Amino acid sequence: MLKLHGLVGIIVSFFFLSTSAFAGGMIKGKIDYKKKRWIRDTFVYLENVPDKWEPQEAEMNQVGSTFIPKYLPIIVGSTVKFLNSDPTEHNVYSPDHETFNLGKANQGEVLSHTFNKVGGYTQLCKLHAAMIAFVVVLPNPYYGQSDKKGVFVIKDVPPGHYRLITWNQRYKADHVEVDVKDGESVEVTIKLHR
Ligand SMILES: [Cu+2]
Repeated sequence: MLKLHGLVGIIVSFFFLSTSAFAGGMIKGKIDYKKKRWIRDTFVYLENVPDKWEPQEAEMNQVGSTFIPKYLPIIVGSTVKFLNSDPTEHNVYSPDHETFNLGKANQGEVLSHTFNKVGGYTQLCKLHAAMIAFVVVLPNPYYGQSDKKGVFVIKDVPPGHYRLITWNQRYKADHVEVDVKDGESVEVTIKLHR
């Protein structure tokens, strides 16, 4: 009897897992701008999802005088560890939002910052003017990052009415409203502008 109960339990939990995994709708989008080199790596996210997400820890590396990854999406409240992997000294600062300068780090040292504001932060190094990256702080995990053709997808979106917010390192975009329905996909085009 015990074995039978265990089997029923496995079947029931699998049923719940599979229904939740396929719930929700999809947003398929395209970023549009006359200068095509700027349409990639644009982040589009849902402004108002009625849920809370735990902050995480993320890492941005400094290798060969380059920040890796160049674009780091995180949930608001998360802490980013900036690791210097180079034999040369690096710095980490940002001129955006609250602005911060974490000072200098030698090889193997880590500098940390907790990001409490939604939006993009430009990451720079005072010692190497060519070093640039972006921490993109999001209110929830429902976001898409556009590819070189400007295409992005936001999956498993709970049904509802949402406002889409767009972040691009150089240009702005108007907010777009969408209705997401279970099992359906909605298409949007987002135009960048100055
Ligand atoms: Cu540097």
